Parts: sequence; structure tokens; C-alpha cells
Amino acid sequence: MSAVIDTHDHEHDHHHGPAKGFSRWLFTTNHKDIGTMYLIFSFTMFLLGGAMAMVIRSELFQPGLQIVEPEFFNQMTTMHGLIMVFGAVMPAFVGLANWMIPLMIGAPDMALPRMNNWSFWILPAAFAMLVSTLFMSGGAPNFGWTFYAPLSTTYGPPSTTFFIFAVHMMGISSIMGAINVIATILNLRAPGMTFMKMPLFVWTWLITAFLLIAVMPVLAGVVTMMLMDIHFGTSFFNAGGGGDPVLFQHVFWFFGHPEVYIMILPAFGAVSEIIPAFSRKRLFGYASMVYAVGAIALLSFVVWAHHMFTVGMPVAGQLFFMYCTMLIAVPTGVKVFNWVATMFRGALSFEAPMLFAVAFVILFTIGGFSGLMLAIAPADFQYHDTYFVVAHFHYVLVPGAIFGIFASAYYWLPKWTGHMYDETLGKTHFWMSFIGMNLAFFPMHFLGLAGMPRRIPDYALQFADFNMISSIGAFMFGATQLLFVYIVIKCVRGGEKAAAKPWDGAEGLEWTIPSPAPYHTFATPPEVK
Ligand code: HEM
Ligand SMILES: [Cu+2]
Repeated sequence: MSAVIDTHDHEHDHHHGPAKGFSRWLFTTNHKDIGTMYLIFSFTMFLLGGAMAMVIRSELFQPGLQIVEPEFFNQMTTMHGLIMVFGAVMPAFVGLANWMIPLMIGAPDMALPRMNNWSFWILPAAFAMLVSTLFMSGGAPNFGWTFYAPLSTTYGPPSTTFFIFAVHMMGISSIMGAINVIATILNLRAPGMTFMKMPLFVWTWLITAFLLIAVMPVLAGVVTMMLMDIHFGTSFFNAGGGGDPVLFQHVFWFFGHPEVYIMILPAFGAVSEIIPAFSRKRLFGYASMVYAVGAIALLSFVVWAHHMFTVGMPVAGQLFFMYCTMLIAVPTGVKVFNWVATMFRGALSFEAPMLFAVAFVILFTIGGFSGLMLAIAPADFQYHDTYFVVAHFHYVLVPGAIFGIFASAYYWLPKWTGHMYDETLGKTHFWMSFIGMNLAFFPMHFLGLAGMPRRIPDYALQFADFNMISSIGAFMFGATQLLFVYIVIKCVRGGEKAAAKPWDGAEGLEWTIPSPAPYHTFATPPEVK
């Protein structure tokens, strides 16, 4: 570790910067380089997954089959879901963690820098393999991102085996990343940085890392059982051999539900940094925020079967999962209350990070409400596998996870690049995303309530109008993301110089170092009072 935690004395003013060329990126152990690579990778995946969403929405623009074969449509929904979840959202948060956790706790780097390099470089390999299944005979996985058996075992395409291998690799990457986050936060905090002084982004990531370590092995387990069923003659999920397909759903969702919190808790943390900064007030209810995140994380382990009310569960089971799910609204309500109370009577200003953060609070709450509706077991029999579900989870994922990531990116871009981004363009990006996203996903609630099934390339005539509106919104949302690419490139290449602390209301150690953050920071730990 001495290569990273630089202990030699600095009398000779020996500051080594990054190595030159490609090897800098291939061999780097620097948390800032690795954070940057994660962020670029995740945005690339966001564009790829987004392109697939555009294919889906083009086909659904009108009833009837116009653009793609139904079989290819299924591959598009599956790959879109997998790429967005595992390729876009999760790596984006790991990228933010890499960049910001050491800066926020006053550490010189992540605790395990070589493993950090490895966690990142596994991902391009895993996703290259996953995407290559599109070109294999039999096509890519076509069974939905939830890959329910026996669709994914008995009836899966030959490429399923590559999909399984890719999932194993993503899991290894996530577990190593999580170990690194935990080791860093537990061991490398600056003197005086007690747990209850840690920024909320650090807290939410600490809890997220424990969730990852708890459930990624379960995901690895379920794909391994699939592998055994496909190639080694077992019958875990094959009723014909004495197995049970419902077992698949239990194991999958024991991973899957905590996974949705893995995709949202770091966004909670980021928003809890940004709202106080642009309200010029301290966060309301810091301690209750920490406990609420802890409570949400614990509850996330006992609600998984709310995804499976229709498989034929005993009524007692349905009631248990229904009430536990509803209980999550309590700590979530605490958080929403605290964000609003932070803004109350604050000196608010609405730069791009704040716009995304406020939209996060409002729209995520809409997603939370439709989640409560889905949690009502008897009602879920109506909504299950309809577009209502698609509307629900896109309200928590797009204005939740994705807006949380954009808010963070705008908030910290000055620290990363040393330049201010173009505020007018940032605001344009926000409003186009906001309008596009609502146009795309709000009508899906009505489509679902009216009975339109999900994962279907064609639909009955009465759904035509809302689908057209939805597709127009989706194209608008998609196109706007190219503007973000331009904004970031422009910001990297120049623009108004950013001060060490460009946001007057911001607090935290990351603002005590210059902008752009030097290659090595906090070689001597700061004192936290
Ligand atoms: C441009 C923005 C997006 C659009 C227009 C979009 C659109 C869609 C559509 C039309 C479907 C298929 C619904 C169906 O036929 O059942 C879908 C599925 C899905 N989307 Fe998105 N989406 C977007 C962004 C995202 C993001 C950011 C995420 C995750 C973070 C995400 C996660 C998913 C998942 C998990 C599925 C389910 C796939 C499956 O059914 O197996 N989407 N999306
Ligand atoms: Cu769930």
C-alpha cells in the first residue's frame, strides 16, 4: 500500500502526477482515475441501454408490428433492463463513491487500491461478453431482466451461459467494490471524523456496501443453479425433475429487492448533500436520516415476495409481505420530510444540481406512492405484469437513481474538472429531462390500469394514444442526454474557473482542497473538529 499512501517526507517537493498514456488508465490505483473510468463506463452503458429503450419505444409508437421482430423485441427489453441496472446505475454510484468518499472523509485514497483497479476492469469484459450475445446464434437473452426459470433454463437461448458468466463477473466486481468502500470508511477516516459526523453520502454508501455483500452472492447462487440445471442435469427449477420454478423467484427476489435499494440509497445520500448546500442551511434531522437509511436497508430483506403475490402464496404470507412493504413508507417518509424541512425557510437557489435534487424528491415520491399501491396484495393481482409496474419502477429509477446521479455530477463537476459547467445548458438538460421523463412514464400508469401487459411488442387499439405520447416523451428524454455529453466535454475543456468551494452553501472536506482536485489529496490527514 505504500505505493498509494505516500509516507516519504515532502521536503524535496516531490509530487508525482499521473503516468502518461494508456497505461495510466490500465494500471492506475488512483481513486480519482478509477472514479472517472467508472463514470465514463456507466454513461456509455446508459447511452447503449437508452438506445435499446428507443428501439422499444419506436416499436410501441403505434399498434401493430412495424420495426422489429417480436423475438428481437424481447431481447431489447431484457438487455435494456440488464444494462441499465448493472451497467449504468450501479457503476455510476461506484464511480461517485471512488471519487468522493476519500475526499469526504479526508483519506488519501481507497483502502484497497489494487483491488479497486481490478473491480473496474472486470466490468468492460463482463459487458462486452453480455452485449456480444446479441450476435450469437439464437440471439441474446430474451427472458426479461428478472430471467425467470424455466424461461431462462429449459427454454433459454444458447447464449444464456454467457449471460450467466457475465453476471458472475459483475457480482465479483460489485463485491470487491463494496469491500473496498467498507474498508475505506471504517479505517481511513481523518482524525475527528466520527461516524455521526460523516457526510450522508458516505453513510448511505456504507449501508449500500453491506447490502451488496449480503445479496450479490445470492444472485451468484441463483445463476449458478441455472447453470447446473442447463448443463449438469440438476432440476432446481424444473418441475419435471422434482424442482420448483417458484423457488427461482424466491431466490431471485431475495437478491432483487435489496438491489433496488442499492440503486437508490446512494442517491438519497447525494441529495442529502445537495439540498442543504442550495438551501444554505444544515440538513434537518441528520441522525434520523442515518437511522432511516438503516431501517430501510433492514426492511429490504423481508419484503421480497411482494414481487410474487400472484404465484399462489398462503394468505398469511401475502399479509406479511404486504405489511412489511408498507412499513418501508415510514422511514422513507422521514427522509422526504427532512428534505422538505431542510428547504423550509432556506435561502434557496436553483442551479442544476438543486433542480435535479428537488425533482428527485417530488418524482421519487410519486414512484413511492405507486409502490404502495402495488404493495396491496389484492390490488396487485390487477396491476401485476402490466405497464403500471413499468411506470412505477421507472419513476423510482429515472428521477430517482438517474436524477440523483445527474445532481451529483453537476454538483461535483467543478471539483473534478476545475471549471464551472454551462449553467444555461445544465438547466436546459434538466427541463428537457424532466418534461421528457414525465411524458414518457406518466401515461404508462393509465396504460397499466387499463390492462396493457408489459414485455409485449404489439397492443390493442385502445392503448394507441397514450403509447404515442409515451414514445414522444421517451425520444425527448433520450435526445437530451446527448446534450449532457456536450455539457461535460465543454466543462472539461474550459469555462469559468471553479473556486475551491464554488457553492457558497456547501460543506465538507471535499471543498477544502483546490479545484480541480489534485491527483493526490490528503496525504496528511486533515483535522476534523
Ligand atoms: C430513456 C429512458 C428510458 C426509457 C424510455 C425506458 C423505457 C422502457 C421500456 C419501454 C421498457 C419495456 C417495458 C416492457 O415492454 O415491459 C423498459 C423496461 C425496463 N427498464 Fe427502462 N427505460 C428508460 C430508462 C431506464 C433506466 C434508467 C432504468 C434503470 C435504471 C431502466 C430499467 C428498466 C428495467 C429494469 C426494465 C424491465 C426490463 C424487463 O422487463 O425485463 N429503464 N424500459
Ligand atoms: Cu421489491
